[in-house]
Amino acid sequence: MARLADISRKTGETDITVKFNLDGSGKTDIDTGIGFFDHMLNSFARHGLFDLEVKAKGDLYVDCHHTIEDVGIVLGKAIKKAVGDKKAIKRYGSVILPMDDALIICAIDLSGRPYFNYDVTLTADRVGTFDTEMVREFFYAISYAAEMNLHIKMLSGINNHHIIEGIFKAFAKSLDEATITDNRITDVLSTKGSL
Ligand SMILES: [Mn+2]
Repeated sequence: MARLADISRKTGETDITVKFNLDGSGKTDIDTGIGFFDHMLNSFARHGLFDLEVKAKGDLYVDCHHTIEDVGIVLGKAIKKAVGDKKAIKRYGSVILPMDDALIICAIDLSGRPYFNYDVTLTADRVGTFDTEMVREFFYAISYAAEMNLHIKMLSGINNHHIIEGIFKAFAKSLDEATITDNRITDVLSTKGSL
C-alpha cells in the first residue's frame, strides 16, 4: 500500500498544502515564501528520500512565525497519515549527523505519543528571513502532529546555517530509518500490540 498523504489547512493566517510520499526519491516542489525554510525542507526531503510538495501562503508581512509553525503542523499530520498502521516498521530511528562544525543527535520513536526535547543553542537571530527561534516551534509542531517522541540535541556547532541544516538532515535520516520495514516484524513493534 502506498504510504502517501495530501493534506491542506487554511486559517486566517496561513493557507498550506503538503503532499508527502514516504517511499519517494527526494523529489521536491517547495514554496513557502521563506528562502532558507525552502532550503531546509528540500534538505529534509532529499536526505530522507521522501517526495515532498509544500505550498504555503502565510502572513509574512507579520513575520515568519505562523507560516513555519503551520507547515510543521501540516507536515506532521502528513507524516502520521503516510506512516499509517505502522505494521512491520522499525519504529525507532536515530543518527549522529555531522555538518562541518555542527554535530547533531536526533532520535525518534513513532510511539503514538508526542514528546519533544530540544537542546540546541543558536547564536544568530535569523538566517535570511528565517527567525532561528522558529526551529524549535517547527519541530515541536511536528512531534505533536505526528505523535512521535522527538529528541534533538546539538553536540557542537558554530555556524547557525550549518547547525539548523544539520538538524533538518538528522530528522530526515531518523524518520527514514524509523519508517523502514523489516520483514522479521510481522505486526507492530510493541508488546501492547498497537502503536
Ligand atoms: Mn545550506
